[in-house]
Amino acid sequence: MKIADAKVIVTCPGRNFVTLKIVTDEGISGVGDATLNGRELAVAAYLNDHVIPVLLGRDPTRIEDTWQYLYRGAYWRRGPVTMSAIAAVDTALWDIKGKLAGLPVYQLLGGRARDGVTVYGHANGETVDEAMAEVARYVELGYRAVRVQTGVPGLATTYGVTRERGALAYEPADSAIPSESVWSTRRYLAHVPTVFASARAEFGPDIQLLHDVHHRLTPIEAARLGRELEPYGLTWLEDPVPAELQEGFRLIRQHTTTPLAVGEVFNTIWDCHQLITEQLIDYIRTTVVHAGGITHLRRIFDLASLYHVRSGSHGATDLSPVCMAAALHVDIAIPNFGLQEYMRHTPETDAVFPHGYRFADGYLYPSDEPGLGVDIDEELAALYPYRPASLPVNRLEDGTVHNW
Ligand code: EZ4
Ligand code: CO
Repeated sequence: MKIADAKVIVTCPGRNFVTLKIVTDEGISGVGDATLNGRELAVAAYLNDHVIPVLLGRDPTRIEDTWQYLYRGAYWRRGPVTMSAIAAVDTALWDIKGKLAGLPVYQLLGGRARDGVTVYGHANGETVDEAMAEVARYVELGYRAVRVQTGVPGLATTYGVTRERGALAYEPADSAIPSESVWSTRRYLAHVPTVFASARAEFGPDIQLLHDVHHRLTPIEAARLGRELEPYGLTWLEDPVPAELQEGFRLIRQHTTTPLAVGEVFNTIWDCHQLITEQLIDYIRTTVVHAGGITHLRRIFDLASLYHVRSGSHGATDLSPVCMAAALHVDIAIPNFGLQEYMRHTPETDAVFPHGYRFADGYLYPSDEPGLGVDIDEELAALYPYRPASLPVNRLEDGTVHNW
């Protein structure tokens, strides 16, 4: 069997998505998500110029060999563009293998290790009251876990807070040339504990609560926040500091028992091996699309399983339904699953990517169709041309560029 065709489909049903579709000489097709928010066309070019030419004619059943060929064979290893491109190929080949076997991909990964995949929603509001109303909405929908983000008094805009109220989809990539926001750690640290005091008082001890710091703090600031949030029993504090310096997490760890989650921007196991082996984190947030596909993500989660670290994959709206479908096959099969982020896509996006996964009672369930159980409607996709959109840039009040 050979790969007869491969193409990159860029579509913007409300936001941009890059999808790789691989077709075999027997007419079996597979899809992989290659979306890298704000850098979509870089991955599309990488696939078109450097990957597709070497895929044609290859045996689609050789998933590991293809992964190694694209990773080692490039000479230039790692990086978000390369790893998202490799992820797309890997995901599409797992889809094809499942269809060949007549089995959903989770069966090829060892079968179900649990009944359903617990997901968390993203409740947000400019004020604490608005955010609490959103938490209530998620509870009503059946969610067992909710991440809570609010505006910070004195700051005009805050990451994680939607401008468009009532939409469950939060989308920060809002203009072709990045918009700019202003940040104050002092104002933020004074405010966040009050949010979780309200949430626990209103929703009680059962609901799992989470919070995303979005890389804004230093380790000692994060340590203070973790300690102040301890009374509210968070499931995790997310991305407290940027994580290029993995040893920085030691300092946070020394001071707080609030569980830590990090890794939505990681692209290989080398971004987190110290975090995992030194047990500096509790959840690893790597994803199928940004961390080298099912093959590499499973390698990361297997390492994590040795060190009491559980999975907590990113699942914002910039990860397409193809990524979500693939993530659920991994989540249901691994021993050390923790939690899966689930930000709902818009109806336009769901229509472009018909899928068989479903939500019920706070759980997502992967499709039982052979392969991943997700596809792309190419005719519909073609109706939504690419629109440039970037993530914001963030500055301190004195104008210093900070982490967004
Ligand atoms: O800002 O996915 O946990 N979720 C997040 C996201 C990220 C976007 C970046 O593309 O932090 O909302
Ligand atoms: Co995050």
